[in-house]
Amino acid sequence: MVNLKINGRDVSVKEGTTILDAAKSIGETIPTLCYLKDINEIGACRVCVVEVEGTERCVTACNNFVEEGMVVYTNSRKVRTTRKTNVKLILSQHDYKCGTCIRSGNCTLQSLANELNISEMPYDSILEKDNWDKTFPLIRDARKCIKCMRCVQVCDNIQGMHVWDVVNTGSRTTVNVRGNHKIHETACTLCGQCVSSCPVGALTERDDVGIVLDAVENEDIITVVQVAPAVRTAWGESFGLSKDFATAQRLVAGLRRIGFDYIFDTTFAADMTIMEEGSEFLERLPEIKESGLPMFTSCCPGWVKFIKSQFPDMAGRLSSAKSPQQMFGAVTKSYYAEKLGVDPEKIFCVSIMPCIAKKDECTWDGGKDVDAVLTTREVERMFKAFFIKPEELGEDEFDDPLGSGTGAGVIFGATGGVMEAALRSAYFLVTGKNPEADAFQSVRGLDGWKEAKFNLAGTDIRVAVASGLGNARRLMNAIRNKEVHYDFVEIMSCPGGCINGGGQPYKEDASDVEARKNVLYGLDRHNSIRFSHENPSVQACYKEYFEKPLSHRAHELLHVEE
Ligand code: HC0
Ligand code: SF4
Repeated sequence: MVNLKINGRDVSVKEGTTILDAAKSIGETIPTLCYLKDINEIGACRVCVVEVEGTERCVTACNNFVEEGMVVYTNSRKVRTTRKTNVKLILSQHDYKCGTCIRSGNCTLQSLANELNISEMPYDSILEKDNWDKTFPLIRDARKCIKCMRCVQVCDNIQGMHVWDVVNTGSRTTVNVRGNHKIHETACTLCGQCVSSCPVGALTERDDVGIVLDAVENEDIITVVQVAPAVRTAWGESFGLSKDFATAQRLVAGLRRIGFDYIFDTTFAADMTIMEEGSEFLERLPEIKESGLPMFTSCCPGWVKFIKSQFPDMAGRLSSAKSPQQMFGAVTKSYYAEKLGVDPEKIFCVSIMPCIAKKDECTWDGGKDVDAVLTTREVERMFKAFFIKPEELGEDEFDDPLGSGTGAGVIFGATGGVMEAALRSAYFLVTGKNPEADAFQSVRGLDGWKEAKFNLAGTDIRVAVASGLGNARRLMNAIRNKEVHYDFVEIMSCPGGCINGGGQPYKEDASDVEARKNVLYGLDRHNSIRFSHENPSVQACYKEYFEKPLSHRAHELLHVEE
C-alpha cells in the first residue's frame, strides 16, 4: 500500500493507483474532461490538475500515480487558477454558443465553465471551418471539437475502426476523419460510440425531429411509431427519473401527447424476427454443419455494415431476415395498412431507436419500410420542445395489434438476447415442446465474447455472442482461421448491445449499462409470455397474412434479397 495525504487527510491505496482514483476513494472530487476510464487517460485537457507539494507545476491526476509520502491538494488557489486558465484556453478554441447547442444542459465543458465561475473570456476564439455533410447520420461540428481524443480512442481501441485521427500539423493540428477523408469514404459503421463519448457538442446524430413533426402535423398522413426494446431502459435517465418510474408505458403516454396516430412496440417485430430467423437457421443447419461456418444474426446495422466492409467474403452467412425495425415497417405497410384499409403510401413509419446506424438502415433496400428514425436522445429533445413533464405522465398502453411483444422480444436489446430468444423458439420448432424459459441464460451478461453449447433434440448447437466491434473482429478472425467453430453467432456493434447504443442518453459510467440490462431481464421475467412463437399477435399475423415463416410472402417482405 502507498500512504499519502490528500487535502490534509491520510489516504492509503494500492501501488499503481492514480491520484484521481485515490482522491475518489475518500470522496474528493477532481473534475475531468477528456478522461475516460481505461480508454483515455492521457491528461490532454489538463482539467484534472492538482498541486503536489515539492513540484513547481501542477500535475494531471488522471495519469500520474500516487507515491509514498505524497502531499496533494486538489483545490488549492494554485490549482483553481491553473484549472480556470486551462478551461479558458479550451473555450478559446470552442464555439461556445451554448444557447443553440444540442448538448446545452448536458455538456461537460459547459458545466465546468459554470463550476469554475468563468464569466468572461480574455482570449479571442480561433475556430475551425465547418464543412461537414449535414445529410450524413453522424454529424461532426469542427468548431466544437476540443481535441480531447475520446472519439479517436473509442473508435480505435474499442471498435477497432480507426475512423478518427489527429490531422494536420502545427497550429492547424486537430482531430478529424483519418487522412482528411470524407466520412462517407471511411468504413464508419455509425455505431455512434464516438458520439456517446464526446463530452461536448462536436459529435451528434443528424436531427430528424423536424421531418417527423411535419408528418405528425400533416392530417393526410397516418403516423405509426415503434419503440425499440432498449429505449425503455434509458429514456428516463436524462430527466432524472428512476428505472421503475420511466416505464415504456409512460413513454407511450408522452408520445401520445405529441400526436402520433399509432404507438407500437418493436418487440412485436422482434418476435417475428425470431420466427423467420429461427426457421431460417434450422433450414440452413445441414449446410452450416457441413461447411463448419456459422449463420450470423443480421439485426444490428452497425454489424451488417462492418461485415460487409471488413469481412465481405463472409457476408453471405448473414441471416437474410430483416431486422425487427425493418420488419416492423414492412408489416405496417402491408398487413396493417390492409387491416386499416388505407393506402400504405399514406403511412409514415417512425422508429425510436437507441441507435444512429438505424438512421442509415432505414434507407437500405429502397427505404420503403421505415421513413424516419429518432434516437432516444431526440425523443428527449422532442419532449422538451413540447414542454412535456415526464414526471407527471401517467401510464398508457401500446396500441394493438403491433404493440404486444414477449419477454423473448424485449431481451433483444441486450447482448445475447437475440440468441437466447432464437434458441427458445428453435427448441420448440425442433421438439414441439417449450424448453425452460431460462434454459439458455448462459449467453447473458456483458462480456464481450461469450460462447455456449446446447443440445437441440440430439444435435449439438455451438453458439457465440459478441458485442463491440473490436470483439467482433477478433471473433471473425478466429472463425476465418478455423480456431473456433460455431453454428450460430449473434453480434451487436455496441459493447453490451443496444442498451449501450450510440443514440442512448449520455451515461455516467458502466454501471448505467448494467442497470439498463437488468431492466430488460426483469421485463422478460415478469412477462406472462416468454416465447416469441407464443405471441398471439404474431400468430394472428401469420394466420391472416404471411401464412407461415419463410413463406413466399414472408420472403418477399421480411427478408432482404439475396
Ligand atoms: Fe436494437 Fe433491435 S434490439 S437492433 O439493439 O434485433 O437499435 O433496442 O430495436 O431492429 O428489436 C436497436 C434495440 C432494436 C432491431 C430489435 C434487433
Ligand atoms: Fe468509429 Fe463507430 Fe464513431 Fe463510426 S460511429 S467513427 S465506427 S466509433
